[in-house]
Amino acid sequence: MKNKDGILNLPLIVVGGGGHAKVLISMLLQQQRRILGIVDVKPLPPLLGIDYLGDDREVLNYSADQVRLVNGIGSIDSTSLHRTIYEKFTEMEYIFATVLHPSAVIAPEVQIEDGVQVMAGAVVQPGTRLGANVIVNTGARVDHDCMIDPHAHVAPGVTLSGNVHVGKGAHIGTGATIIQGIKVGSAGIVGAGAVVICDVPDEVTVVGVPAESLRARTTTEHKAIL
Ligand code: JB3
Repeated sequence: MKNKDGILNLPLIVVGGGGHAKVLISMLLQQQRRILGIVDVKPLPPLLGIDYLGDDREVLNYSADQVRLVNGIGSIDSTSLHRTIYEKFTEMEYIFATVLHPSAVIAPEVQIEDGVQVMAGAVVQPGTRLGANVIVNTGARVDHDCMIDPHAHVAPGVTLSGNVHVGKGAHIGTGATIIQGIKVGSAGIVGAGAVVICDVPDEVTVVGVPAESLRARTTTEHKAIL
């Protein structure tokens, strides 16, 4: 594993306190990681026993070498907030922890960059590269020699055959299937259950079986507090 999260016992702060954070916190508690708390734009009751600390400025009370962050923001289509949170804090030298569920089957030859999250039951085969801040969600299968570029989200139950290239910040929706050798462009979106047999251009959404283009999209910027 080539990433900067080498010091596994540093305490963690989870950024975002919704559904994705809940899954991550459960994983981290099972691994006996110490979680200082959650930061979110709105106050929250404790999540699986983990307290709300405040908004994102609360992170700045800790130096970058005292804590690791966990990106608790997922995506249901656009990954832009997931990416913005990662970039905002890495620009300030904070490092995002790599979170790998013990039930995930990850070949030793897989390259894993900072902040990667692989959820329960996922399978990642040799020769694959998981770029920084990538999510491989519950039960997804990523076969040999895939390139998953930074910030992409491979949603639950997705199947990627060999040599698939998922571009930066792309979202592959729940249960989608992509045949071998296909390229999904950066910020591309593949709808849930789609079967992709042709390349997907940058920023294009495809849906259906076989998948077809829905519309050209423009990326929206997320306005964050920091
Ligand atoms: O499909 C699955 C298995 N999981 C989905 C996941 C990948 O994406 C899940 O079902 C959700 O659809 C989605 O989870 P996520 O990102 O946790 O969404 P949600 O449950 O809506 O929670 C987002 C949280 O982020 C909310 O509590 C927001 O207030 C918070 N938030 C929004 N902007 C922020 C910011 N928190 C911080 N710290 N900073 C922000 O700028």
